[in-house]
Amino acid sequence: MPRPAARPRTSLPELPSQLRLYLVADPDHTSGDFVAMIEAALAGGVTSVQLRCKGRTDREVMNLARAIRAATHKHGALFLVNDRVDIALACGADGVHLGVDDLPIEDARKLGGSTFVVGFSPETDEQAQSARSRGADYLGVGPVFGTSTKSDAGAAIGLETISRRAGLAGVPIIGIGGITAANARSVIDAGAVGVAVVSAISMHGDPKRAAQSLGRSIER
Ligand code: TZP
Ligand code: MG
Repeated sequence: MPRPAARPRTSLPELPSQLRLYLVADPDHTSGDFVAMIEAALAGGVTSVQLRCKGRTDREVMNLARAIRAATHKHGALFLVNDRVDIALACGADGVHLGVDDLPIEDARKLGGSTFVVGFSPETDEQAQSARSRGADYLGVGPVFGTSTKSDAGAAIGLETISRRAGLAGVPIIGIGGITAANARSVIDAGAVGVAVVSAISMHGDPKRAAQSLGRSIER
């Protein structure tokens, strides 16, 4: 079957700045109230939120997605749903984030249309290179550093792989995995437009301050 042509990336000129400080919000890796944590992170300057919610009922995920859609609208932040194009579309999210075992990029693009943001996590250089022509808008690349948040994340790929995949991709990339305020700037310097974090914000006692500190670090 022929693949749909890649749409022009100029239709998303603001995407790199929206990806600058990206919270992957996972209720299983959050201390305290989940939606309150996200609200605080947004108040602290988070520019994108991805809902990553495994092992819950569809109804539970949908209720969380609706709450996060409202919060991200209030703060002008991008909202993406991990894995689930159906839930992303139903709650009015801006897009979806897919891995190599999820719905193929081409199908998400077909379902979401040209304005739907499709993010993708490549596991190889080849996947990073082909993602743009398949219809991806940005890539999440990692784990940059060691992380205990995702059990199957694999070994750290390091900053050199960030640089190489940023060069190959032709779309903005964000780094993920083990990123803190202490090392975030190095990920940007390596070629990423932004950083994605779970625990540095959601397991921090003060998510607003954690987001502010990450923000200062990447603007340094
Ligand atoms: N994908 C690659 S590493 C990772 C995901 C979802 C987890 C990142 O979590 P943390 O706590 O920011 O290291
Ligand atoms: Mg996935």
